[in-house]
Amino acid sequence: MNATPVLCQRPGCKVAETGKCDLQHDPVELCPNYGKPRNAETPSETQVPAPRTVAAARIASGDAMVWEDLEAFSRGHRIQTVSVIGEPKSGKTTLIAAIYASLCKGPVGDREFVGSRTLVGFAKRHHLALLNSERSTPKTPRTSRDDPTSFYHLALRPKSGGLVSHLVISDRSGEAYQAARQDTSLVGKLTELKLADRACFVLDAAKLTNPERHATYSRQFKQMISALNDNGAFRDGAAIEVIATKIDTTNRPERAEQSAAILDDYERQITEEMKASGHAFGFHRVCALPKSHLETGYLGLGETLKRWTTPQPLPSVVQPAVHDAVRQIDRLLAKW
Ligand SMILES: Nc1nc2c(ncn2[C@@H]2O[C@H](COP(=O)(O)OP(=O)(O)OP(=O)(O)O)[C@@H](O)[C@H]2O)c(=O)[nH]1
Ligand SMILES: [Mg+2]
Repeated sequence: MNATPVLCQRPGCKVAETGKCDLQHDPVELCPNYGKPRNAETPSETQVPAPRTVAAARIASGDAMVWEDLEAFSRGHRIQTVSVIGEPKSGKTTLIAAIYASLCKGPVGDREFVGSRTLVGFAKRHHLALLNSERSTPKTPRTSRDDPTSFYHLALRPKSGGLVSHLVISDRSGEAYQAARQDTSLVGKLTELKLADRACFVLDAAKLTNPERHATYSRQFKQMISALNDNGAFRDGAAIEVIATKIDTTNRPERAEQSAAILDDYERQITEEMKASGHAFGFHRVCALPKSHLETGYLGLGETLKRWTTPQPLPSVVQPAVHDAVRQIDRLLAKW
């Protein structure tokens, strides 16, 4: 049964039932009490205030972050970002998974694990690379071209103590980078690169040192760097590095010497060519999954983490000196 609606705030007024105002106002709408709820009374069903809606709090899933998550995360943390770039199957995701796996066992180089917003994401990528994941050989699933760029977070601290660095590593499908190399109008779509403090080009040492693939692969790799750099993919001041991965494949005794010479020569060439780029440049060697030559072991991960998390010097905010200044204070500053 519907309760009689309350039309007047005056206690006892029967206007709702009789249509007549207790204070003789005619029309009833002229009464100052008409149309207002009764304060002292329990609100009727129709007067129950709507429940306050509170914006839902987003609970981090622990999976890899996408762009929107990163935007929110970067508002609360001072982050250092590294974009891992390379052709399909060059070893980008495996490198990221290997860093996570090594940190699970303890400090890597002189960096120790403090926390991560993306532990689930790391674990998922690492899972299939594990020797005990019921595969005959370790294998990392391919990052699909349709997958959005994934961002992985690590909070790390030097073992000797010091400030925590928040490292964010981006991973994207090699097909997207390959497409941008072939059609440079796509470079602008690689938005994660503009954000990067460091661009890390992953060089597949197995392909580079393979006599049948060397010529094509070495040319394509350099093309990738210049296609991105010449088309303004990176911000000014970003560091660029090459990580030659799969070093285990170059250590097989029958080809070790020849492979080392190819790598050294390529390092020389590329370092020379990068001098004019205006970016700080480095060439490094890594083994992220020593499956071809177990004796190589995991290589270069500690140095990689150290480079990626070394605090960047703050930009100078010193005002340039004013020469022949009129004000005494400016003349003093010019002396300093
Ligand atoms: N022997 C050896 N194999 C490696 C190493 N790193 C990666 N691989 C293998 O190289 C293959 C490709 O590795 P991924 O990490 O999936 O390559 P990716 O660059 O992420 O590839 P996309 O996602 O397709 O762009 C996988 O089968 C890995 O097991 C390494 O250090 N040594
Ligand atoms: Mg991948």
